[in-house]
Amino acid sequence: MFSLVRGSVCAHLARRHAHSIPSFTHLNAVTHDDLAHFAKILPPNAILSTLPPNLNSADDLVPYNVDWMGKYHGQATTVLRPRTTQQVSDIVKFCASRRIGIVPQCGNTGLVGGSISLQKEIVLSLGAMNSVRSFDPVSGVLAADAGCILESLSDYIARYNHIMPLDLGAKGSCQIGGNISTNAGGLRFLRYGSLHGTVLGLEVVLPDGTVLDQLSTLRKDNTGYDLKQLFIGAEGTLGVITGVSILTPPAPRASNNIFLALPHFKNVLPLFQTVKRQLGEILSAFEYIDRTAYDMGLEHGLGPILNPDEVGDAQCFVLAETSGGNHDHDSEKLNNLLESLMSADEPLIYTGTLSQSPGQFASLWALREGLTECLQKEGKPYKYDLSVPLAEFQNVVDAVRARLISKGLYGDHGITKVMGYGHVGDGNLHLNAIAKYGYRPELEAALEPFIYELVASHKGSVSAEHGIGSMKTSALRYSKNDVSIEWMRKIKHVFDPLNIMNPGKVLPSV
Ligand code: FAD
Ligand code: 2HG
Ligand code: ZN
Repeated sequence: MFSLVRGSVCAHLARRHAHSIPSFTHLNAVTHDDLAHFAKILPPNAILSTLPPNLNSADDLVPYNVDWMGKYHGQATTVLRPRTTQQVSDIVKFCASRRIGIVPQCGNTGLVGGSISLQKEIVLSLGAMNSVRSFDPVSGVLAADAGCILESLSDYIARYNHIMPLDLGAKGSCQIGGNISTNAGGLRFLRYGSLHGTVLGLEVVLPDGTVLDQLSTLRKDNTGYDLKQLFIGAEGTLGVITGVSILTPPAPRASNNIFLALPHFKNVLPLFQTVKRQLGEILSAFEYIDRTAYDMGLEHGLGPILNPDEVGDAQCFVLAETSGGNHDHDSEKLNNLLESLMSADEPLIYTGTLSQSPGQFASLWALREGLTECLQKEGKPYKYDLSVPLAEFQNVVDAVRARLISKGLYGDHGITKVMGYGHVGDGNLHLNAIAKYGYRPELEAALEPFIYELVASHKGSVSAEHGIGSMKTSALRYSKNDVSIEWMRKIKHVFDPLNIMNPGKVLPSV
């Protein structure tokens, strides 16, 4: 079920906003005549609809109407799969004239319900726009259609010894347009930073159908407002991204990783400092996994990575990666690090392992990257993607578990596991609570807004990297003040006065 926007917040916002955005009631459902018009823009195989004359079954639309977690179930009757920017523009122009809502969708791996229709919007799937437009091996600038799968782009540029500046567990399905629309973070953020820095240009179809061509490949361009930044992380609420240009770094000559078991959470911060000091510029990732998540990974066959006797009662684990120019030099640094950690008077770690082969390197990463899929096998996960001070990671997880216990909701009948993992190096905690027998309102009520209030008390963010989608519209106010939300509304109104572009996402409805 979708999270409902809380009434009190809506009423409060409604009173204050001159730039109120029309609600769903202003939007029209797709009709037979609309389908006839779409058929003038797209070939028959690019239109899926449960309406006549297409009469696809609801099952045909499941891949577009149900999200990756199986948490959000959309109502779209019609999915359009354009191949060109011109087709996208024609569709959007028509939808604006008819006031039909549009949900832009790429890989549909988003974790906050942003890519699923809430009512009668069409799904505009970019997956058939999947060509590389150009790659310059000298500058490393890649231009591509929005529907290119992240992993395919990585494979494409690998032959030129370049890598994508972002990497995520969903790389085999997510698409670059979706990555940019969510401002995805992922596993390389520590080294290559945010997409706000690496995206050089975008081609966007605006909500009236105009094509905004800002597909620049320039590294430097200070000619006024940088409009493309608005679409990075806008989650499809301001326009449809159809093309991207992105700076890709040269592939590191050597990559290595280590996996460490720590007796206590309190050792994570001193360890991070030590690792940064000793590895310096070659440190490229510093990931955290708590004991519950580690054990879950092992139960699902993602290990063993460390000797169980040496792991003992370790409370948490760290995976650190190096990416550098000289394999021997980097290995020596990592070996020295491991030795100094193990031989310290008061060791910060119980044990650790350094990958010795590409296979081992991959299996250390597999444990960290595979956790999201393991959660799906355990039940239905409530996911919270938080920025909080590093020192609070464990406290936040413990507080949530304690709350569930105090409410009598911890156990087989409710939440079976609460765990934390994530990108310590970026201050990003992924808190997951598994509902073994499915999502239930009383479980959500115990978790929210409790978690958001906790995050706000630490001046954190309710969304570090996954976005707001439909899940967190009512939680936005915990991380953005009224003035900020008011200006977000004004921007939305300027671009999309009819509110056809991904309605009900990001901003709380009024
Ligand atoms: P979708 O899910 O299709 O869409 C996401 C949002 O963007 C929606 O609001 C949609 O309307 C909008 N959108 C999509 N395409 C366009 C477009 N062309 N124009 C305008 N708006 C558009 N996220 C991270 O940040 N870091 C991680 O490490 C990470 N790991 C993950 C691991 C797994 C196993 C899974 C399932 C997900 C993970 N995610 C992660 C979440 C998700 O993969 C990312 O948010 C990803 O960027 C979404 O891309 P997508 O192509 O699937 O977008
Ligand atoms: C990750 O870092 C992803 O693995 C997914 O962002 C996080 O499963 C999650 O909650
Ligand atoms: Zn993540």
